[in-house]
Parts: sequence; C-alpha cells; structure tokens
Amino acid sequence: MSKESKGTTDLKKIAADCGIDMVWERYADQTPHCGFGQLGLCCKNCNLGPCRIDPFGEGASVGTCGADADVISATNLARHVAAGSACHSDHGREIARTLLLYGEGKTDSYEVRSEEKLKTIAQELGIDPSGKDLKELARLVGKAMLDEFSKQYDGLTFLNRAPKKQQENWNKLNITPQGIDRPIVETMARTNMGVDSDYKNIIMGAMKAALADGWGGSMIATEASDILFGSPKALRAKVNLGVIKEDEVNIIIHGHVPLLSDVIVTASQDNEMLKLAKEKGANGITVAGICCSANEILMRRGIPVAGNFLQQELAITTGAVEAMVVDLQCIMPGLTKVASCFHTKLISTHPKAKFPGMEHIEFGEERALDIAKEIVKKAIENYTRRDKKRVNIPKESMDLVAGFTAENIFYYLGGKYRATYRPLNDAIISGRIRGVVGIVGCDNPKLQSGITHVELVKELIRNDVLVVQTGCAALACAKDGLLVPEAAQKYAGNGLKEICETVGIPPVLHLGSCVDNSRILIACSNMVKEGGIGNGIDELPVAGAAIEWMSEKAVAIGLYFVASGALVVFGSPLPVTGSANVAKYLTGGLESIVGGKWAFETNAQKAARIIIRHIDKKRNLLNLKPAMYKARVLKV
Ligand code: BF8
Repeated sequence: MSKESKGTTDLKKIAADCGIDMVWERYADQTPHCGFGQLGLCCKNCNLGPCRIDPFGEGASVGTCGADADVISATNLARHVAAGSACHSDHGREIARTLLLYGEGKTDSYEVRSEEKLKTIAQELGIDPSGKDLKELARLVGKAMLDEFSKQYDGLTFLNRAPKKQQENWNKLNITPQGIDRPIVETMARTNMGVDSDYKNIIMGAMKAALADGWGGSMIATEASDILFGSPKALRAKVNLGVIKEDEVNIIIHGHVPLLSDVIVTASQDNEMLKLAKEKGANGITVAGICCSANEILMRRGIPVAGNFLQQELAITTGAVEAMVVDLQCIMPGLTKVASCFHTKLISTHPKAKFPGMEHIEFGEERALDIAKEIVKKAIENYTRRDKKRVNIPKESMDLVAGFTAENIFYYLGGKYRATYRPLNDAIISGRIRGVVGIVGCDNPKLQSGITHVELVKELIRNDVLVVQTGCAALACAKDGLLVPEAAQKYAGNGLKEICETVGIPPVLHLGSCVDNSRILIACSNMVKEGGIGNGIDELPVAGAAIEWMSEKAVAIGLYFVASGALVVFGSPLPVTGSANVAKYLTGGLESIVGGKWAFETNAQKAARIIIRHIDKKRNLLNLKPAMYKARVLKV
C-alpha cells in the first residue's frame, strides 16, 4: 500500500500546530460510527420515531408504523439517490439556463465555443440548425434542454442514445424516466411515511430517478458545458498542491458548476488584473482547482489542479492561498475553521450555498465577468496580507493528460480517419484490451484518502484493463502518475501497453467531472453500436467502481450504472446491510432484472479480482478469446 505523501504529512502538522482539526481528525472523532446508521436501520422520516431496528433480533424488529429493516433501508437508499440525482440535475439545469440566456442576449460573459456540438445536439433534440445563427440556435437548444427537466410523460430525449436492449427493458420494468424532475420528486413522495412499503418497488423507483440523472441531468450538464466552454481535447497539465506558486497570487476554485470557474480563469488573465497583481508585488496570478471545478477547467483550459476532495483544507494550510472561491457541492463547512488560522479569504458565490464565516459575493450569469473580476481583485488585494514566513507549499506536482470524451476516444485510439469505435472494439475482441472499467467518485479517509483508487487502478491496468476515470478518483490517480502515457510502460500489462504505446495514450483516460460520467454511458452505448461485443451494456466486458465513495451523488451514479447493466464496486457497503433482503437484492437479484449489480469490497486487490472475474465472465459469454496475454497473478 502506498504511503501518504510527505507534503500531506507536513501540512497536517502545520494544522495541528495551529490547533486545527481537519477532516482526518474529525473522522477519527466520529469513530466508531453509529451502527444503526451504517446498517441503514434508523428511520427519522416521521414523528412516530425516530425509530431503529435491533440488528441482533433482541429489540424492536419494526418501527412504530410497522416498517421493517427492508422498508427502512430501501427507503433510506432511495432518498440518497433522489438527493444525488437532484444535485447533478440542478447543475445541468443551470448550464442549460445559461445557454438560453446567452441565446436571448442576456449575458455577454459566455459564448458558444463548440459550434459543432451545438449543431449535433440541436439535431438530436429535433431542432433543424440550418439557416439559424448561433444565438438563435443556442436559445432553442437551451430551451429544449430545460424542457427535458419538466417533461411529465414523454421520456428523455437522450435515452435514445442507450442500446435498444436497455431501452426496451426499462420500458418493460416501467422505470423509463418521464422527465428529469418528475422521478426525483416521485422518489421523495413514495418514500414518505405510509406510501411504498415494498423494498423492491422502492428500489425500482430509485432506479428511475438515477436514470434521470445519468441519461438526463448529468448528460445535459456535460453537453451544455461542451457547447459553452468547448468540447475537450487531450491536453497535458499539472496536478497536486505543488501547483500553488510562492511568488504569485493564488486563487483556488472549488465546487462544481463551470459557469463560475470558467469566468474566474478569464478574469485572472485580464491585463488590468495582472497589472494590479504586479503592483501588489506578485509575479502573476495562478488559478488552480479543487474537486470537480478543477476537472471542468482542466479538461477544457488546461488549468492546473490543486487537489481532490480531501485536499481542500490542506490547500489553505500552505499559507499561500489568497482566496478560495466556492460555488456548491463537496465544500466542507470545516473550511472556515481552517481559514481562520491563515490569511486566506473564503468567498461563497452561490445563493444555494452560503457558509457562515465566508464572504458572500453572489454570482449571476448576466454579469458573470464583472463579478469574477471583483472576486479576483479581492484575492489580489489579499496578497499583501500573506505572511511569507508561514508559506509551506509542498514540492509535489505531477503531469497528467486529460480531455478525453466519448466523441474523441476513437480518434485517440487509432481511428484517426474513421469516426468509429472499431479500433477499441477490435482491441477488446483480440484480447489486447481485456475490458474497460470506470474508476470514479470521491476520496474518503475511511479508505486511505485516494490510495485505494491508486492500488485498484494499478492492478487493473496490470491486467490489461483500460481504465477511464472522472471526479476525484481521477485526480487521486493523476497525482500518482497514472494519467500520463509513460505510465503504460511502467504499470500496464503487455496487451494494454502495446495499444498505449502504438497510439500514445495513457492507460488511464480522464473523462472529466462527476457529471461527465455520462460520457462513460455514451462510450458504452457506442461500443455496443459498433458491434461484435454484445447487444447491450450488460453484455460488455465492462464494470465501474467508486471504491472510496462518499457523496449521495456517488450513490446515484452507482445506481444508474447498475440500472444500465454494469457491475459497480463500492468500498464501504451502502448503508443497507441491516436488511439481508435489500443487500442481496442489490448485490445479486438485480442482475437478472437490469443486468447490473453492486459489489462491496474495501480491499483494492480483492476488488480488482471481482472486476476481472466479471470481465472474464462477460468475455466467455461473448465467445471472445481469453485476454491475449496471460493474466498476471493477482497478489491476493
Ligand atoms: O462530484 S467525486 S468528492 S467533487 S462527489 Fe465530490 Fe465525490 Fe469529488 Fe465532484 Ni463527485
């Protein structure tokens, strides 16, 4: 198992010397965790309770209303899924609305950077792009995207991208989302006291909400962002806290929605701002990202990444961050305590996410660039308050290559002259690539803070599995040097190495932020359409893992991949294991219904073995030759 980096250890000591608890100490203070919560056996959804079920069979076996462990754990899970889906979808709605505002001429802070994507999506949404100028087309596409959220009966347009097999199955099971908002509302309604009391039916409802996220809200977030901010292309950049510069004004962007992060980058490159920074004694302005905001501006603009989820507090303890600017999602309320010991200015920007102790500068799409300049100016002015003696920036930074998408993956895999997934499918059929696995999601102190991702990915690529990544998992692996072409030579099995060296790609492809998991759904559908490796996503030699999952968003992502036919491995189990029925259903029963299922395994080597066995089983069912090169022996 890899060790914590020296930089992290040093910064933790600085915080401790300041008397500050960070996520690791707060986590330790919470252990042992509440057993009822971990097992999913407590219910506080009405005032007959709160109730809890005794897992040892000695106390209550049902709540006051009569709900048993099955109902309570399935209800809790469904509500997590609804919250996670709501979060992603709200993000998608904001980008679609901005596209509409641009089209209506109500903001000049944004533009259409991918005309090609705008036209393709327009056609998909039933809008003829011919004869329309960009603004008019953006207006129509923005409006049509927003309509997807409020649809009541019609079904989501992007569901048509899924293989026919999945679409027909969802229709048969009555879990085809009618729109984006409706299944999420429905999940909250059916889990209210005294509504749905059949755990299987509750989980079916949750799958509908999750599908509305993956094939709806998240997919719209990705597509609308590509239109406004540009379709990513492979690029090289830097990752880890070492990207913070000792002699420059450092601004950290943290959160999710690229509407803010993109304009902050633009504002930081403005001559007036650069001049002001010089006047204050700085040699320039560095913008770096944390969490999925980092991924958004990395993928499209090559902006360096300061870190993943668990590094948000560490960034402040470098003593060199003038401002941390946040919007929403995955922002620890604990930041304000850490910042109180340093000169860092914390600035919240979103009306839905305020934090006591942070300065709030409300962001608005209509005058986004002006607001961004105001924020950047505040950061520059704060540079003079920096205490140089307290600056401790770790030396650690690493190269990474990011910018892969469902549309460009074929190009980088050798299909330069044919817009086709044939090279990828052929590599799978020949066995050079054993399968494709998405390693996504958060990093979590429960599981070594990113190190479990790294171990899992290394074991997979060693066994010729091509890995695609998003979210904080991608950043954790990037810091370990896995997202550069050179990593193939060092870590990949012979088959995968041959492909990577021939076409010059890393063995681990970065596909973006968490909403960009939708790119993985599209890539899977494209693999099916290309032919030769199955008629549905459930037949492909693919899997997913969010081994260090933390957020409700990760639960929603997990469920939409399961509902779309994939095996999904989580590290710590979902909080359902207090119900043997629900746990068995999620990890077994669902497979014969939707093709996918969950597995829980905290050990990276064992998780790799689960995934590789699954891939080999799918290859056998497809009558594909075994992986071309003899599998290396797993270490467990
Ligand atoms: O949406 S991976 S910790 S930052 S929830 Fe959050 Fe998890 Fe990171 Fe992005 Ni996703």
